[in-house]
Amino acid sequence: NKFVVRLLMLPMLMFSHALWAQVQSPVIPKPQEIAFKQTYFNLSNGSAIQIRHVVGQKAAYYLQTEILKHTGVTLEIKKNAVTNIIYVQASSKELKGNSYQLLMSANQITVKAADEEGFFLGTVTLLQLVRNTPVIDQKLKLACWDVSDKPLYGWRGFMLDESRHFFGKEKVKDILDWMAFYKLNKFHWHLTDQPGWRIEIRKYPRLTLVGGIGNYSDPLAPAQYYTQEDIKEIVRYAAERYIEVIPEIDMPGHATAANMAYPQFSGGGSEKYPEFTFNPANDATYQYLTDILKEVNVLFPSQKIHIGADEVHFGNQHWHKDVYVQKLVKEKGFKDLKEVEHYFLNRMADTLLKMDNEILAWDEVVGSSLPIEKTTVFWWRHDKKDELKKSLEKGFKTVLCPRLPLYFDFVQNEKHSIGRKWAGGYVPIESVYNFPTEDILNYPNAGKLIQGIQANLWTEAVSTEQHLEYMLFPRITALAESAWTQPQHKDYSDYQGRLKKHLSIYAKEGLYYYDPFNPEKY
Ligand code: TNX
Repeated sequence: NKFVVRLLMLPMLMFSHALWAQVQSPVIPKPQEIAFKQTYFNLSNGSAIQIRHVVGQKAAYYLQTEILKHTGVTLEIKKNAVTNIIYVQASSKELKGNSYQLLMSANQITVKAADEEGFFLGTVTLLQLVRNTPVIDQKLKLACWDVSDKPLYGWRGFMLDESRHFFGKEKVKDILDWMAFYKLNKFHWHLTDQPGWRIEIRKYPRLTLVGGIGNYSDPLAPAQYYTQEDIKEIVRYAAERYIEVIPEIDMPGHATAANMAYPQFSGGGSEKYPEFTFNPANDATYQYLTDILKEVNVLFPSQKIHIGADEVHFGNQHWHKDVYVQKLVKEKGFKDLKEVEHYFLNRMADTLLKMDNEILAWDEVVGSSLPIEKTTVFWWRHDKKDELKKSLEKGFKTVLCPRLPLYFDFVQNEKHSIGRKWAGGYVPIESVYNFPTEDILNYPNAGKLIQGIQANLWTEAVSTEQHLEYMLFPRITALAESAWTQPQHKDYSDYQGRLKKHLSIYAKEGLYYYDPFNPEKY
């Protein structure tokens, strides 16, 4: 009899092992190592957190707050508890930088890391497990995993354009929450452009009072902008989530809103776009822009300012009307307007360097003489791979954000009408997932100089919160995995399985997202 029972148990055991093997981790981005422990941890109001190292304190409070917010479970922070506990514990020396470990068993969960950010990233992984588990009567049966993880890139960015359309503090905080959930850590904030200037500058109040009027859809919309207090609030909110906020003050082009407010600093523009540029030939322009950047520097602790420098369009030398520029060209012996552009950039670089800030700019600056060590180039013109090569050859730190596939204002499905297309090209989620391609990673100096990747959401074609969500979700998950996960661990079909679970979270949260598995839905 015993023999028969044993004989029967064998296939049963094998079958249950097959079942275990099928449990798929829901974590996005995919960790370096993650293994199912074949057991469960019961998380409930009876569970507690114990902070075993002060470096993990902030992460522990974040975990406590987020668990309450998403599950209703109130975890206490306790000095002594032995079972049913989440330990936040300093690691032995093997964990460096932002790496972390998450070790789970039936009666304890341990997050280990060496620094604050590592603890934060480890608790975010735990939160992803929590938010993928059903909550029944304030109780969760959490599948246990052992995770050992670290990021591929230090720059995991997202850019939002709030000049073309303004979304406001609450929406930005919401985006920061999602960025944190996906371990994205750089928020590039495009605050100035043609339609509107969105950041209060005390010395020049008309920048927002006049320059803040209008947006891409309605040139007469009442002024919308962030006060300096708002900015500080957002920067703090981001910092609690280990996200660095980098402001962009676009110059010398894309300056129309500022030039409406202070026309005395406008100039050098072309016939087609006369008010598009700051006047590079007027000394007062440099003082004015320096004053602006000084206030910006006070508001953002990142010690980095993005000064745009894209699509400059100074007037064509042969027919532009600006006498100041003609005079400057003559005086300095400049051969063409590119030299005027570089002259402008060097003067603004001086301002930034004096404030100990790094210079960030779009890839049009690759040909300039900006200081190599202090400049980061944002490669956006996917059709100009030579510019990327040149950036790396010259030794510039480089962030990859090519229009295809990292402009999230582009439609994700050919049939979509909200958003843009580029010469028939669009940005399906697979293309985001498959970036960066191998050719790019093999460019000389790529390994050393590529800081990471970033998606840019320009908003000429995005005017409502719903549209913004539709462009961002779920492509943000593919962005995160491409920025975080080692290429050899990426696997599109495995990712799709995890993605499905995240779509359920979006549905629960009421996000207006695109469902790539059900493309006819909207
Ligand atoms: C180009 S990207 C721009 C933006 C536009 C975007 C639209 C870049 C540096 N300049 O000003 O919003 O295309 O896709």
